[in-house]
Amino acid sequence: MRKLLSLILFLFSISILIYGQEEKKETKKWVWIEAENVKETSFRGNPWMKGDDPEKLSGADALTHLSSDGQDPNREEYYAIWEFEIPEDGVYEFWSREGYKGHIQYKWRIDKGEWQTSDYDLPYRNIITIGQFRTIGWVNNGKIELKKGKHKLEIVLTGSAGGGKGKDIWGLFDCFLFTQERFQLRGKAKPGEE
Ligand SMILES: [Ca+2]
Repeated sequence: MRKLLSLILFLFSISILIYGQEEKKETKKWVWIEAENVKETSFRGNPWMKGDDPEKLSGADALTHLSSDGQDPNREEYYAIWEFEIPEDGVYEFWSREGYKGHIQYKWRIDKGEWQTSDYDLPYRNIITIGQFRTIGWVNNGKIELKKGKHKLEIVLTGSAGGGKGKDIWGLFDCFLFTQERFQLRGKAKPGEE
């Protein structure tokens, strides 16, 4: 009986050890930002841009813009700023779930870093229809080195519909992901979610 008890105790302490190690491995290597949780923006929100079914959006909401001054050289600047926190120093891929590539172009930067362009012809993946004339999909905006701690993501709309030929300026952002790991695109599912 005593032998059995010490065996149980032994197995119990081993499992604590293994469990402890697994806990350590699970430091999150990614950050998910809901675009609707914007800190500051001059976007002119539009419910039509969000699509017909909120369930197709992460967090059932998005940040949108619609205006018809795309060919006006004196138009105001449409920008949005988000705050987020990076869990550890590293190189992160910047993914954006956004509307209708080919009709949306923007520039982005982190903190006061160099501006990068997210062009009309970047690959648009895992696309779903969210209403007539409207789709949403994932865009990989490339890699960026980030330090642990708080940062700001800034986006400025630079294009217009029809690859820059149209007068309408479209903006539709559902969520963003900064990740050090390979990301499996599955609609609004976060890394590790079914
Ligand atoms: Ca969202």
